[in-house]
Amino acid sequence: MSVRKVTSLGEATDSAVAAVPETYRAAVVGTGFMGRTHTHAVRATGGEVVGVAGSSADKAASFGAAHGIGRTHADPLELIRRDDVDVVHVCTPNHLHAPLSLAALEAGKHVVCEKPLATESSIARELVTAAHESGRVAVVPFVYRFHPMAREARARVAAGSVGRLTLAHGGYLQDWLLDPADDNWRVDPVLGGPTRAFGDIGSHWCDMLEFVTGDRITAVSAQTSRISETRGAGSRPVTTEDLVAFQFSTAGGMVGTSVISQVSPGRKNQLVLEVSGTEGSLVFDQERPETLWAGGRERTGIVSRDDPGLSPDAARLVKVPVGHPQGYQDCFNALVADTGAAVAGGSPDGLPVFADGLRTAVLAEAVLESARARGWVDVPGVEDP
Ligand code: SOE
Repeated sequence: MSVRKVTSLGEATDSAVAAVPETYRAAVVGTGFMGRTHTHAVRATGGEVVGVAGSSADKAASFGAAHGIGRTHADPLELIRRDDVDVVHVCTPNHLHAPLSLAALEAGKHVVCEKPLATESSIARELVTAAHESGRVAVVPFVYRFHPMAREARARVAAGSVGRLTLAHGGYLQDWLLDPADDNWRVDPVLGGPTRAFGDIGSHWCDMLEFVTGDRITAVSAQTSRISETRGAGSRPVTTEDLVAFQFSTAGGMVGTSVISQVSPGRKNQLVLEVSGTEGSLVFDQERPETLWAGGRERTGIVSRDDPGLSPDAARLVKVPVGHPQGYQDCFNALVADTGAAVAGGSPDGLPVFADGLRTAVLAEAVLESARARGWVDVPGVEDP
């Protein structure tokens, strides 16, 4: 299958190549939670949101009015192709990520596309190639990488302070789909893709594991389940998973386990990663991102982001003094700042790109295949051209 091109949030066409100016002028496509978050991030880093498109003229107009964006569009391609747009932020439901990203690259724009990059790995691979051939910056917001203490964990692993890595575990738990009456476009495989819990949040966990450790998952053994066979007010049959439990092995010799859930009462957005090596262990918790737990045989304690020995990559992401908590929105702000630096020709460390989106699409397919076959599945590697 190849990427379907769109002219509106529903039809198809070809697109032209445009010159890219130097300043960060963004188009935001999508008017939900992610559209808002990206809009704030662009502005927080000195950029301008020059226009917004939504799934209807009304949604675009009310988003524009709420956020002071003068020009609003019902047709995303009209927005994407405007000469005053440098970077297109794709914040739509999942099935439109690939076609809109492709249209943006073809129009000569840089792209920040929400995850999943595509609902099939073959399409994500086409996007990686298209981004490479375009020479444009192409980012997938695995934003938890931008917590300073996630960077600190990565720096400590790279510096050898935990020794040879042996074990990783943790999970990503939410509860917003706990009631079978709870519904969302993510539940529908046509809009959201064949995997829901893994695709939506398990992908973040795997990205965090591979980012922090620099290691790669090479095989998985997974189970998936649902709390109900129907969802929503009309009791629609549901095929996507609420829960995933998987174990894995890595190229570097780690073994590990992870649990992913959108139905764990009381858990709102708990991404926890614990890695252990021959010398020490580290725990990062996305809901307590101001600290890192560092354990050792001789000494165990909490590392705060005002630690005098903080790594340069963590320190550069510290924006306010300790005691003034940084969080989720700050991660998006930092991601957009680094995207801007890449657009200007720089190479910011740890910017998640389309190859990272392809990586999690490949992992998602391995997880689903393993659960279906009730056995171990090898995870192929991903080339970043
Ligand atoms: C909803 O599950 C959601 O907004 C995800 O789509 C995001 O990726 C995650 O950061 C928070 O939860």
